[in-house]
Amino acid sequence: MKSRILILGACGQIGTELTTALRQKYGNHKVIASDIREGDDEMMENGPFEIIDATNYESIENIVIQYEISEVYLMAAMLSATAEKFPAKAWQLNMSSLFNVLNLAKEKKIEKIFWPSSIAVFGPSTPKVNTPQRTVMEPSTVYGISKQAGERWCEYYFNKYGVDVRSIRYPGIISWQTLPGGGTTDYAIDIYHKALKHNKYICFLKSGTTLPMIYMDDAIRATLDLMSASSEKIKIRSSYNLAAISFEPEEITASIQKQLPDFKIEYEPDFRQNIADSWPQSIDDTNARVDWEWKHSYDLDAITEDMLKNLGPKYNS
Ligand code: AKB
Repeated sequence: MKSRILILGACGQIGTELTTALRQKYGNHKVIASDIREGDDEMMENGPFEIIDATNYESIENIVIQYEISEVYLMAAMLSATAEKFPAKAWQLNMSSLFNVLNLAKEKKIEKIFWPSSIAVFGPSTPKVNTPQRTVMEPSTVYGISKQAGERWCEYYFNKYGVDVRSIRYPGIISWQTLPGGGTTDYAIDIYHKALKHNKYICFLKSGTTLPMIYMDDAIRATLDLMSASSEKIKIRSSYNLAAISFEPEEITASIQKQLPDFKIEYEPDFRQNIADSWPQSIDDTNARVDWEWKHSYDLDAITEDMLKNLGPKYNS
C-alpha cells in the first residue's frame, strides 16, 4: 500500500514546521519535503527533499509515482500583502497548484490532500465578531479571492469525484523558527524580533486593529488532527474556521512589556491596513471543535513567553 507523504512548499513558514512534525510522527523516510528552492540544513539532511514547482503538474506527478505518495500537503502559496503587488502571479500560483493536486486525486494517483485556506476568504461585508462558518463572503484581496475560489473547488471535487480534501481557514500564525513571507498578520512575529533587537517596533497596522491569531504549535496540531480524523467526522469539505486568540497591537505590546518593560511601539500604517480592516476580528470555530475535537492551548502570554525564550539567544538576550 502507498503510504508516503509529499509536502509542497516545505521551506515556508508553515511548511518547515509541518515537515518536522510529520517526520516525527511518521518517520523521516516517509515524508518527502519539496519546494522551488533548497531548504536549510535540517530540512535537507533529515529526510528526502526534491525541488518541485507546484504549478507544474508533471513534476509533482513524477515525484508522486517515484516515491509512491498517498498524501499531499500543498503549502505553496503567495500571501495577502505580496499578492496585492503581483495579482496575476498570485492567482496563477495559488490556483494552478491547487488544481494540480486536486486532479492527481481525481485520477486516483494520490488519496488525500491538505490545502490551507485563510481568514482572508472573508471580506468587509462579513460580520466581524465571532465570524460564523457560513456567512457573507466577499473577499476584497487577490489572496482572499483565490482562497475562496479554492474552497469552492475543494468542495466540488469532493462532491463530484470523491476527492478526500481537507482544509483549515488559518488565522495569522505566530512562530519563531521560520520567518513568514508577505502576509498582513506578519507584524505579530516581526514585533518580537524588533523588541529583542531594538526595544522598539514600528507597526504597519494602526492601534486598535484586532485580528485572529494562533501559535504555530496549535496550528500544526490542528492540521495533523484534521488529517488523521476519520472521514465521517469531516463534515465540511470547503474549509474549517479555526480560532485560538484575537488581539490588537496594544495587547501584544503589553504582553511583551511584562518581560521587556522598556519596549515601545509606534504606528505607521501602510497599504496592509486596508487588508486587515477587511478581515474578521474573531472567529467562531464551533464546527472544528465539535467535528474533530479541536481545542487551542496557547494564550497570548504563553506565546510571548515561548517566542522570547526561543528568539532571545539569536539576539543575545
Ligand atoms: C496573511 O496575512 O496573508 C496570512 C493569512 C491570514 O492567511 N497570514
